[in-house]
Amino acid sequence: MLELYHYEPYANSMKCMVCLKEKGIDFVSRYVDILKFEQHEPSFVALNPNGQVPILVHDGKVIVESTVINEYLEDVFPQVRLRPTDAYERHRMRVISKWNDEILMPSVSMLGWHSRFHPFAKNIDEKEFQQRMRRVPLYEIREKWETTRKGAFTEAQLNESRRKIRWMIARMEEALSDSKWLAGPEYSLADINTYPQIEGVTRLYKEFWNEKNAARSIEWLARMNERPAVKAAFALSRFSNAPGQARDADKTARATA
Ligand SMILES: N[C@@H](CCC(=O)N[C@@H](CS)C(=O)NCC(=O)O)C(=O)O
Repeated sequence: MLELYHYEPYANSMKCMVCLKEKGIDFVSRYVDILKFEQHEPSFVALNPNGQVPILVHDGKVIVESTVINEYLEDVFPQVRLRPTDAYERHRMRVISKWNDEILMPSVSMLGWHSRFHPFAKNIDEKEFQQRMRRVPLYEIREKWETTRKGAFTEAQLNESRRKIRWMIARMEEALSDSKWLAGPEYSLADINTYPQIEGVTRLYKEFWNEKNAARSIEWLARMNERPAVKAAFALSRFSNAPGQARDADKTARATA
């Protein structure tokens, strides 16, 4: 049996949701509500000591880290191939996924926590918030929640995140200058792993997302949004989230305000 523990169809959860849908693999969806801090519940931390989604549980074995989960799915279910056979293109797929994990994802995440999660986190009662923080396993994630609650990401930090997003989009524009997909002529895990963060850029860094800076990336995103696997992943949203729309934090913030 395959179980995917995930949150809404964006960020790291979305990478694995799209991969499973592309491969047409049946899986049990285990929704972990980040805004109820379910990722820090002891029962979930017993599965992933980092207290983060997504994770995959395959016949009782726990597979962690979204990019690694997708490679695992490719190894175990190769029928729908998402990894290039050519060694150079395979290297491209891995390099782009690495840039995504190390550069793009943390940058988009900071902008999202600052603008979307801050209104939610600031409304939590202080005592409840401190209780919740005591259960966060990773020091840096506790810090991130506390900074988010205070609205204390500095303009310098936010600008540095925007610089890194611009850097990544420049790499994408280069990659897409001679092929339709990021790692070469074939659709691959490079596209899947990058998609959720770029979808986030359209909402969180709107002023940069235009024809002048990102013409090829805009066309690539339109191709991604049309994929049945992407649509099927969005259909799992509890908030009718869709490309360009992430309503979960807004709705939860209003409910707790
Ligand atoms: N490197 C991990 C990062 C996972 C991650 O950052 N998960 C976020 C959601 S996208 C999370 O669980 N955040 C809630 C929290 O840390 O409290 C991966 O790629 O799977």
